[in-house]
Amino acid sequence: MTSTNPAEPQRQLVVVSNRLPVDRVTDPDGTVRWQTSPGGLVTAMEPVVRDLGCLWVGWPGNVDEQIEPFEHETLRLHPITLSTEEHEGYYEGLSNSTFWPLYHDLIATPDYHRPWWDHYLTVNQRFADVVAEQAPEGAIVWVHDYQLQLVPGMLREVRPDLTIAFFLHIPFPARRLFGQLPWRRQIIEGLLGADVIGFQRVQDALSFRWAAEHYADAHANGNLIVVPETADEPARAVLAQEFPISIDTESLESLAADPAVRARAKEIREELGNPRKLLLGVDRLDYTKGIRHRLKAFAELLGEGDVKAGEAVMVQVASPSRERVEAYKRLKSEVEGTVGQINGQHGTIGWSPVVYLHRGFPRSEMVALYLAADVVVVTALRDGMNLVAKEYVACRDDEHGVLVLSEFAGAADEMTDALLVNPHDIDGLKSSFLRAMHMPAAEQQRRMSALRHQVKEYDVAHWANSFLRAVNHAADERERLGRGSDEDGGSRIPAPVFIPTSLDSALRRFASEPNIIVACDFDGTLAPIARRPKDARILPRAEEALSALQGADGVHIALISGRSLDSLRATGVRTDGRVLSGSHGVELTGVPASSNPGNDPLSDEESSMLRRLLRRLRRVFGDEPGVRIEEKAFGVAVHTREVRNDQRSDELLAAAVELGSDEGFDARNGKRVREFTVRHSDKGRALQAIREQLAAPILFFGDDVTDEDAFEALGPDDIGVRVGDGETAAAERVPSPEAVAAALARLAELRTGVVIGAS
Ligand code: ADQ
Repeated sequence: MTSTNPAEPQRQLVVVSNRLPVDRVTDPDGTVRWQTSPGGLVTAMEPVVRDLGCLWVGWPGNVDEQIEPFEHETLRLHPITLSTEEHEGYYEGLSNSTFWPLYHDLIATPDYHRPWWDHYLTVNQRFADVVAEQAPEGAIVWVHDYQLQLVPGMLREVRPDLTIAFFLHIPFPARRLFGQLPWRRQIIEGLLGADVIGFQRVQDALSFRWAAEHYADAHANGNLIVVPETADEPARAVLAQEFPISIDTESLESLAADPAVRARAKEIREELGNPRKLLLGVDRLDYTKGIRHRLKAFAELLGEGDVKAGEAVMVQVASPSRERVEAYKRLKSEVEGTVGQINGQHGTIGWSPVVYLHRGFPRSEMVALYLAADVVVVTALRDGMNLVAKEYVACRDDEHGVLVLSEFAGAADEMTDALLVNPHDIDGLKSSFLRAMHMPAAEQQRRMSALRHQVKEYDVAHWANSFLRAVNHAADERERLGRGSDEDGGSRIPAPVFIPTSLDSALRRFASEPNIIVACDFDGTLAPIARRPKDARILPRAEEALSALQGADGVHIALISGRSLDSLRATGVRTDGRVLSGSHGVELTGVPASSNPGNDPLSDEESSMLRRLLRRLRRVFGDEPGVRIEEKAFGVAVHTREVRNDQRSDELLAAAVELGSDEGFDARNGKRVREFTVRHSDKGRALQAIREQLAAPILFFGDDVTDEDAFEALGPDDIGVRVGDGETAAAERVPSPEAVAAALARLAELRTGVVIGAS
């Protein structure tokens, strides 16, 4: 019962979903047994937990029934009991008559009934209580889908030791649609109880981040959502990102290679009268799947003579679904009526244009159908992913067959070599059907080969591993924070970063200026402080954000460091195309600043002053453990970062200042450093020189006392951001270089639309 991948820490796994992954069946001899149930969620999760084993909490499928926990293969199943009223309110009501239509673009009208919400609360609480009681200490709890959106929040309240993950199998609604929900705040807060929230598409993750900012007191930085601190908990980061689900490609391929299955495929075609073309649709009987649209298109093709009698058969497998929900009852009678009409109108004694199968089939029969089909039609009006599209491709080792795929299915993001269709456009759908039926073999092969490549590489193991890797990172991060360790977690997901709302608003305003200057100190700002200055490196996320900004129109990047420019370049930070200011403003490149004191070489007098100071400093401190003397273009710095004892460091720095003053130098104070220069400038003057040349508002990040000169030089249109504690003239403050990286990523996203994650 552990989480995936041998490389990951071994944590126990608990899966929570509305339905248990098994159905109870009674054999003709009266024996009762459990068998794996069909459906998208189980199909995807089954291979993930098959070898791993886990505790799985869910409803077994019958109301008012109390079933003791039991084992099935590698799973330990813990059934949840639902009463008839709860089932009606929580499942048929709020889940399937409110969330389902709302999250699927209002294909049907959602009903908002307050008593349903009460049931939803009660049932979610029951699931959370059982998990809270059963989950081992420190386990990963993976909650699935729209029926259980409150469980993460409820669980976090009572079991803060757990790492909680949530995966939404269906789409997350576009901004304004979600706003209809009377309980939108509660849903967002419930979901934000998770450490990682997975979505099918990028668009879903973006819509959720927007909703989190607007309907809860949360704040999105790229793919991280920062939930502010409460009385009980410090601020935390939640990763909200797309993890497109997939299928067990290998096991389908091996089924498809089974001679018995291949023989069955042949038999199916024969049973259908060996039509020239076999079109196949496989769906739960659901109004989101666009079954009526595809039947309408097919009927028109028959009516207009584009498909001739006996030429083609459309097999529609429609597995029974939610049969007590009104909209589904209506759909069933509509679909069955349409099938009857088509067959009545166009069929002949030996040929039914549509074969409608309203029941579940074993996997091998499904694969035989995929092998038999010339065209698979997926015409969903909205679908989280759609596994059928991927299954068909996985089975077609022969690289024949055509996939017609709705652009409103999540699968369309990845399966761009399918014939993509807008199912609302019936004429377009008809053309695509005809194109698919008459597609030359070479084109079929080209498309199918590309599609197969995709589903082989991105299979369900890839999905589960990447999701669980993110969850394990979150668990590591929680442990690290719990231990109070200060090791660098900057490049991990999710890093605990926080951007204050006031800074976010300032960034929004700043991002919309036509020209902007983004200026950053280096050590302690873009790069975490390293023991030895030569080991300091810019955080990858900060570099990625700066580079994205640099590529945008009207953006100037400036690095404003106390280091000499040589030492700044030696850290490997990107410097091309950037304004560089080194040695506290004395050196300046990238702008033609004639007034800059660093433009003239050292005079003889300056050189000899510097040499004398350097010689004396070396003589006095050269052998002192932990002290490092740095020669700069226009001065010298004495660093004591490696001196173990704070008091000793203070004494050494005081002695250096005295020595410097003997030689006629004033010292500049920094964190565990004193600097002496023969030329005088500061970061404030450097910023002024840059502004004179570039004439644009400035955003400046800095962490040290020497950065205060820069903050003081800023005007009303500029933004100063101090990193870390200490008195400051800056209007904004962030806690760490990781937060600087997050703020830069935010600015890059606002300016360019590119999302720069923390990974
Ligand atoms: P579903 O809406 O159930 O899943 P889908 O992704 O197509 O949709 O998965 C259906 C699964 O059930 C497929 O594996 C299919 O082979 C199987 N199936 C369908 N009819 C069957 C039948 N009659 N007999 C046997 N098997 C049958 C939800 C979301 C989807 C998302 C999945 C996974 O709505 O968008 O892709 O979860 O996240």
